[in-house]
Amino acid sequence: MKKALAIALVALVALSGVFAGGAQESAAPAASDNLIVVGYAQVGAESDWRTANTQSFKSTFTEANGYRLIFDDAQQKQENQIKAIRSFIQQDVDYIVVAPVVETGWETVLKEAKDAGIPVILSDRMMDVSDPSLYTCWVGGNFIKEGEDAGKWLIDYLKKQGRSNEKINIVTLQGTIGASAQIGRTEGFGNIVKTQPNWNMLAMQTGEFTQAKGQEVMESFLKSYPDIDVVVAENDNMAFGAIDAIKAAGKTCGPNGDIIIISFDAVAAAFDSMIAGDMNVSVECNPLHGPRVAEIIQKLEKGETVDKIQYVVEEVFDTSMDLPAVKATRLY
Ligand code: GZL
Repeated sequence: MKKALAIALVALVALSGVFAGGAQESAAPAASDNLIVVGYAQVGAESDWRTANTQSFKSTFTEANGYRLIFDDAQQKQENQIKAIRSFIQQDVDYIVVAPVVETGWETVLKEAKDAGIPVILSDRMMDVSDPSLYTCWVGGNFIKEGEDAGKWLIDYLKKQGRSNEKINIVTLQGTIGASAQIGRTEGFGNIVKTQPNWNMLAMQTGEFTQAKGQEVMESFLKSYPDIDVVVAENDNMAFGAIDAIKAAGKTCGPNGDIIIISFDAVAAAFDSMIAGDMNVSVECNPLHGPRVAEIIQKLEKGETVDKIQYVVEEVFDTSMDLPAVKATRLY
């Protein structure tokens, strides 16, 4: 009954074109199919990482695999995600999956989902709520570890260059302020900065995880600070923007340049940038959460319990590696 009602509602919403948050996608279902209906409130389409994450969900939650996916792109606006979640509740989906754009402001709508008896699974970023029972579980990257791994990489890299005691000036392009990836990466890298008295964090500013904003902020950093040694970009797209700004300013970057580029995500284009000699290192944040979330749903369907916190496997990739060979093995 629940699925049939949801399918009918999905058809009504789809046919009426009444969108919930940003842009909602769902094929009009056949009334007879017995599919698990999953509503996914995605952050937006701000980065290569996000594109890979969306593709992972769309290729996992297919009819052939037994699912009806209702996908909503919130265009990086929390109010759109909240509208999408309410729309999923109205459509009485079987599961709600959310990649929350920021950590706070979710209690009310999560209580509405709980009251409706719809499990909420968090993917990618975390929610900061007083009652953890408001969500079933979370799958994502260990952002503090990613930040610390980036800092440890820099210690090792500077040591190999004989620069362990040199004054090192650093700027950081932060992600969307309040997003788990921004909070964790900033905290993690900061944990390592505290151990290095010769490192000097000149400035940190958000580039909103986008290439355009990353370039704009880097341009301002270059005007303010003539002696930058390291750029920490909290995702690859901001790193690409920073690289463009550095080159436009007549400076150089990468393993053979003046400025060291440290990035996060390790998407395919980051491998291209490292191979081209522009970027030094990218700390992986695996976006392929679709299969992991499907595995969780299958367990829940069988009445099994699932772990509350589930980290994905992540590595660090730099120019010391055979990057063309490594890139050939990767799925995103
Ligand atoms: C990380 C994810 C971040 C990526 C960015 O899990 O939340 O959001 O690092 C993306 O590329 O925009």
